[in-house]
Amino acid sequence: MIGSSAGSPPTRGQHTWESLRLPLRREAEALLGATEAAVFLTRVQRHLLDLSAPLERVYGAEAESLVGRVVRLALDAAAARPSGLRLLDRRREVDPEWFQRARMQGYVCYTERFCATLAQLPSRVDYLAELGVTYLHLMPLLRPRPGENDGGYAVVDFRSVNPALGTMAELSAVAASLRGHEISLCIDLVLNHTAREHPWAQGWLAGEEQFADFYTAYPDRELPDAYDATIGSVFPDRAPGNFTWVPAARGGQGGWVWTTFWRYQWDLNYANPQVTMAMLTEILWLANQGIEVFRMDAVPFLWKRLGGSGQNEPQAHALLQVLHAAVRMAAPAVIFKAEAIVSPDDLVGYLGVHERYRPECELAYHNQLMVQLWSGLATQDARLATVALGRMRPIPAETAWVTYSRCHDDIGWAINDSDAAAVGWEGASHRRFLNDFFAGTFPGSYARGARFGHDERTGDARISGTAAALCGVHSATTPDELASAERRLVLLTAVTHGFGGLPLLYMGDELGLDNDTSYAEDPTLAQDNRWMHRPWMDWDAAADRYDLSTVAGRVFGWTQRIVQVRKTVLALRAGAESAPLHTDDIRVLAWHRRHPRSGHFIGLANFSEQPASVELGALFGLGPTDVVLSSDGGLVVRDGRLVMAGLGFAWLAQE
Ligand code: OTU
Repeated sequence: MIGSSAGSPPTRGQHTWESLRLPLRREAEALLGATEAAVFLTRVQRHLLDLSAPLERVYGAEAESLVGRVVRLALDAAAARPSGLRLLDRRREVDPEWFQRARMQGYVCYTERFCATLAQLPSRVDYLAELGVTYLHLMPLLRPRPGENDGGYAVVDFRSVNPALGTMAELSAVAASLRGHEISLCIDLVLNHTAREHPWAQGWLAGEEQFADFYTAYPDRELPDAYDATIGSVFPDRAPGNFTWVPAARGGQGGWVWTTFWRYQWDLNYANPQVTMAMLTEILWLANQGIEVFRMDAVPFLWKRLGGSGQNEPQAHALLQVLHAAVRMAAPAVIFKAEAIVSPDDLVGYLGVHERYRPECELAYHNQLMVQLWSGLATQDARLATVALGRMRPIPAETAWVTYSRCHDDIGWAINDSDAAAVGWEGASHRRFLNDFFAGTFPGSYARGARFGHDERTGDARISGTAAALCGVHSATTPDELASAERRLVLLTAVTHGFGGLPLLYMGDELGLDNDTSYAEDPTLAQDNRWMHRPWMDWDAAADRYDLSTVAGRVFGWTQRIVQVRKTVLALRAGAESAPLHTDDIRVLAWHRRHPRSGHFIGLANFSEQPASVELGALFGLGPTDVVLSSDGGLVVRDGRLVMAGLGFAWLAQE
């Protein structure tokens, strides 16, 4: 942009930059010194268009003045950034692919359920090291409202920690200690809503000028009914509709407040740029405490449109782009992970796939892979997975999928009707089958999950339950059944870790932990059965992790082995696509990766309990490959076909 040939009219980005440059340089030099100021200004220049274009998309003419405000917020944050984090910024700018490397291994846990308090976390780092963890996502830990708080997703203060877990100073210390072990800390940023007790919400209710229009309240049902007509309910059985009547709203006249989730979670109104500025200020502040990855919660819901679905509006993407660009300027060590549990077509947008690439989030949950794995196990058929994964648009080389088989939420069956039709199935009845199967009500099912969020109007539901419970580990009555159940669990790990991207282990799955029913006795948890798959860490089971006569020992052993081998396979680093291969056996999911710098990889997983085989020529035609990992030792080749045991998997790579 700078130095464009004389005579051509200045672009808007250039104009913004020219008007900012001189005053900003003076301010930056005063705050940062000449060298750091020069680096900061380079970042601003580099990301300016990624900031100004989406700001204009959302706020129109107001964007021009907002650009200057955002850049100054970034400058203040850069000036306040501790030296250890500035060093990290420098390292990440030298190595921007750091989160894509094959060494990356995620682990997800609730602090209280894993190690009681933040202060005790460092004493469990050895356990994480045994699993090769380099990325730790601590579930919501900022101060929540008292009582029901949706597992911490109802925040009252972004700048303090839940007192039951510790203090913000302890969180910073944990971040620094993890950094010392080359482990990046990820926390949730709940930005779609706050708890109704948050000072912003209370200030808004009290009519304080500064919080005007921070939330939305309607005087009567006219608009709420119009929105509800096309926008579904996230919790249809327990919190139907998207609005809650709040008598104190609108100066005491009462109003219907936007509450997409539970009644005590009030949606922020991002049509008001002050909300965006306020949230950005909180993010930058948290970044300076040592948070390296923000899990951007529920981002599809950030923008609402009458007649829309309530999710995935272009403005929701633009808002993420604004926050992202500002964080790149102030704290380039920090990346975003999109939590958008949406259909495959909508999902890729959160990684910046639009009419042209727009930096947005570096990471996104690959919920489609997760859903297809469970669907494949239930049907013992890989065709739907092959079609659905094959149809997904490629993602930018600068980004990565987060791959996982289980998380703290329910499993929503994000299966496209057209994908189902392509294999001769009907979407709705397949989803109904999956609910029956994993709730254990389908005849012969081994799964021991439960329905979540049953919608009486549509018949839709989702599934709760730990990975092991859904695989049948705890319903097995014979050694053969147990062996099959464990093989399912290991197969899931082998695919999520062999797909490319950043794989996550969800606490307890590495030991095959069962559902936890104790939540039913806690009245603040009892109406939400997602707590069944948020167990307390079983440190007794963990003590058995090297005892192969136990479930915990066998599952842990496989998990550890998969993780270790993965780190050595360069082709599994992110930055390349995994393309499913059509094999001549419908039971086998096969996928191929070709990384420009690290050669070929082929993954194979037999979803069936019976042996399966695939024609070898089709695979090896892709490039020379060696077996780097397999469920059953060396590969068996018979009559030109690769024979796989029931529920077996194999990783082939070019060494
Ligand atoms: C997220 O999930 C969290 O993961 C949940 O634990 C929270 O309850 C929720 O936000 C509210 O903060 O609908 O059923 O597309 O699927 O944001 C879980 C994104 C959810 C949504 C997701 C949401």
